[in-house]
Amino acid sequence: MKAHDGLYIDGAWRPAASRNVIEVVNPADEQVVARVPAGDAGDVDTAVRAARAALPSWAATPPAERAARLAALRDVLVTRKDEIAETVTLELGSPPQFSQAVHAGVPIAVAGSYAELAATHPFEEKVGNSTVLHEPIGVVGAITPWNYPLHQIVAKVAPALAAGCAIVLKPAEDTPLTAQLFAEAVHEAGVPAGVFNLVTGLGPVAGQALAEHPGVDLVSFTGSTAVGRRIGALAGGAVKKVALELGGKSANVILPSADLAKAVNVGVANVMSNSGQTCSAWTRMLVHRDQYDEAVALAAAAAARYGDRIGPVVSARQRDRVRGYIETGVAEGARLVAGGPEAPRETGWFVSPTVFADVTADMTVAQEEIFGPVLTILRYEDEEDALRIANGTVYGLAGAVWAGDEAEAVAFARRMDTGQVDINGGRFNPLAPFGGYKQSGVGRELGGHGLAEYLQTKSLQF
Ligand code: TXE
Repeated sequence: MKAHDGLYIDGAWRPAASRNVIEVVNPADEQVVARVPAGDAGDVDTAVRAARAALPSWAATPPAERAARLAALRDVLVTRKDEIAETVTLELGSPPQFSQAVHAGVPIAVAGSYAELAATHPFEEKVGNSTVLHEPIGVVGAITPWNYPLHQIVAKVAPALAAGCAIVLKPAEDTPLTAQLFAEAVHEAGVPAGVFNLVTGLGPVAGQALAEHPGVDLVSFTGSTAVGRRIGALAGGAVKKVALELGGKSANVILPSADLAKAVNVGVANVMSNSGQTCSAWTRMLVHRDQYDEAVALAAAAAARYGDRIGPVVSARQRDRVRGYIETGVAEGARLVAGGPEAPRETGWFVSPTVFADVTADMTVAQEEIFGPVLTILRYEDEEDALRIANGTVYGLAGAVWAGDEAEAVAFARRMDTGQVDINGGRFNPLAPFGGYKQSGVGRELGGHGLAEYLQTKSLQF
């Protein structure tokens, strides 16, 4: 795919008013691979106006027709799957196989799920003597991060399209090429002009302008807790709906009855995948004290097997952040059993798969989101202690429980303050709601719950 030097607004690629550009860099070799416009507040305003103008007709389009556009979008993504994977690898640095299976595969599944949900969702229901209408909330401002460049976009745009909303997307500055490819796909799928608009740009400029724009009815944001808090405050001040998907520090609780080797190996793979840049990653492994040494040895061996095959992290800034956390872990007394702060390669933003043992719940590396290939292993005394540690952070996005007996794992999972728990490994389900308890966010993505975020309700009383 060739990078566009414009913004996709009102159904066409148009020059940006802003003259600024963003350089897209390949994290594996630090080479500039493309330049795209860095839109400003004026560009955001043009895009929001286009969305507002397109909204009434799209909102009135029968759900079956919206479903047909989503099915067409899914089909275009399937046709262009290799190109999606190559583009994500180019700007995120992820290994090609992972890009194919996850970065391209998951959003295709999600787009497909919304093609079905748009056709079947109860947009109207009878409640006693009333008819309740579920109507599109209006114009959506979507702000997405770089860690799953296409998935994060599709998880917002597909349900918004299904609901009958018009959208302005401001994707992460690190991964704008995937967003451009997505805009091409929306165009090919025959979504009417103005219903979807793309403004590439910087967070504090274009992102901020979108979050503040009075013509935006809902801001849907995924990213850091710091920026999310700011967007939440802005939206609250404007009495505007907001959906926030923020950070995590998820616990992987291995109960004594579990298959220890399996739980540890899957747990390590979970943290290392996408070079640890996953908000739901199980970054805290909780192991009973009697099994602790064995678990640490298994995890260290598993991490060492990855080498630098996990791929780099997205930017020099992230690499420095992650290294800083590794140094803090060492300084606070955690024991390195794999990896460390030294770079495994001279070029590219690589971080070694790193495992810390002897981590206590109060350490920085056990409390803050590192967003790199860094696993912490904590010791617990008994189940109550494990629960206290599991629930003892400001986050509550995901987690896992392993036990010999599924019912035992489920009983523990019910007591966890978190939005999603994988039982004995779990499997991705594009229809299951995803989102945070506590400071991990507000609202849910995926499935019918994700669609409901983009709707508002009206009661007709008879
Ligand atoms: O996130 P930012 P960054 C976490 C993770 C990571 C840290 C920093 O811990 O290490 O955040 O990553 C836009 N107004 N997550 O700095 O800045 C920005 O342009 C409006 C968790 O990349 O939050 C991008 O599109 N928008 C996470 C998006 O916000 C603004 C995924 C996310 O960037 C803005 C990514 C502003 N003032 C990072 N400032 C997850 N939950 O999956 C920035 N943006």
